[in-house]
Amino acid sequence: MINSTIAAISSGLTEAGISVIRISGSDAIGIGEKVFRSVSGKKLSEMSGYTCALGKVISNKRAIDECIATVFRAPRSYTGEDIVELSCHGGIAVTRDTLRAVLDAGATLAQPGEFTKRAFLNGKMDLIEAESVMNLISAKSSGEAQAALSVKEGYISKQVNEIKAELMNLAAHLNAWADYPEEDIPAIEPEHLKNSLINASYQLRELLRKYDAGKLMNNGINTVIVGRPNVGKSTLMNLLSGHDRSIVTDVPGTTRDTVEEQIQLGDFRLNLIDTAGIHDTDDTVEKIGVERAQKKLETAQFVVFIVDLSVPLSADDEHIYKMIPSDIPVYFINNKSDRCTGSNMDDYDGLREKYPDKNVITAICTSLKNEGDRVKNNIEYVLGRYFLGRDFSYASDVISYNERQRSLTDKTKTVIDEAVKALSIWETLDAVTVLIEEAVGYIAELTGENVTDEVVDRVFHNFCVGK
Ligand SMILES: Nc1nc2c(ncn2[C@@H]2O[C@H](COP(=O)(O)OP(=O)(O)OP(=O)(O)O)[C@@H](O)[C@H]2O)c(=O)[nH]1
Ligand SMILES: [Mg+2]
Repeated sequence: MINSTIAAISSGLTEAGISVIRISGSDAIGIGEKVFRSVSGKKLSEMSGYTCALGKVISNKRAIDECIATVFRAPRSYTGEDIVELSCHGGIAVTRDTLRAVLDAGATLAQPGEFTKRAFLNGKMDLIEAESVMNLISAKSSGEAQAALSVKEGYISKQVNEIKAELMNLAAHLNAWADYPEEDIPAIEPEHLKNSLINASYQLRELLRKYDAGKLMNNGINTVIVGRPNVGKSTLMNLLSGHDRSIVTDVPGTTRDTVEEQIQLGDFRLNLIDTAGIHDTDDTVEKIGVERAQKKLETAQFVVFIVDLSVPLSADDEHIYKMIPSDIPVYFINNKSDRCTGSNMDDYDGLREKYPDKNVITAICTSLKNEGDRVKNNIEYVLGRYFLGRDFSYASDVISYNERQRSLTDKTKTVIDEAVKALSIWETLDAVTVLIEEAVGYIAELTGENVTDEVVDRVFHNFCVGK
């Protein structure tokens, strides 16, 4: 029912300075005129696109608010249809009454994401760009928002469309060559074909890498702080979270359960977990805390392991260190250097040497008490280097994504890799052509060029009303 005219509150129903009721569809201007009287007497139908007028919202012949009406004319609007936006005072009652008046005048209440769905169906944006609108709205950090915006502006679409064009050229050439042998069409150079496919695969791999960096940053890195009692775990937790999240005392066993908090550290979101000091204990409550700490290590993506340099290495230190899964990156803190005479350092160094399977990405000797900020900055730096690579820059190396996009990008890359393999083992060119065409199909699904109504409905179902 693309012809119906829809309306919704686009600004959210909460007390605010202004709220916006958006009307879109072929009768948007007609409906707008039924509820809006301009001060100047000019009618909405006399206004050109991208102009506005001051006036009143009228319901049952009574003014219910003052507002500004903005007119957008098809196809130069967000949805590609005529749009009227009424910016009224942002009171909850006023906003609801204005929407009610618009619905009474003949508009249908918009479904979640229906404005953007229409923009997609009217060719104003492809499906990847449409999906990025929701990512932009739900972004929790400036980096996330930036990543979503670059996708909205066509960062992925441009690249995959270029790959698709190249693949279509190759497929067309291969088909023509196979179908019309009498036409003297030159055979494609196998090396050229192979190089083009390898190049496409490389570009898709880069996209996948950027998707994964985006996911890591948006979902947060499970970061677990472990060490035996009293080494300074909670001190670090509080330092990173910027407030007194965990209780810090000089009594060993202060933290008896895991304490969790999501924090933003520069570009990274960390799902930070402070744990009970792991050691052999008979105390029932402490024991449960210790078990929980051990469990958290199983889902960790990043571990901060802390030891206390002011006391000798103990069996507990070694036991905990052994427990850390070997593939997980470890940030090793030799803490309390302010109280250290230097005599214990060799033992702690020895611990690292004894377990070379551990993935220690940095080991520092510090005092969390005196050099907290330095440690905080260093952790951020090390995370950037480890997870995102040396030359990482947020603006160009992260893209906001969803699973649908990632999965189709991955499928495209997989069939292209199969095509390269087929060429290497001298499979027939027919087989290669079929794989190239399959890859083209996946890209068309990715951009929404060739997609079922069911998929489109599913995509927009997750949107908010009014967008
Ligand atoms: N001298 C010195 N003391 C520190 C340093 N870092 C932490 N502390 C102190 O060490 C004691 C224990 O710190 P916490 O952060 O509670 O240690 P924890 O590892 O969380 O201890 P549990 O919760 O018992 O496992 C507190 O008195 C801190 O103030 C440091 O760099 N130097
Ligand atoms: Mg603690």
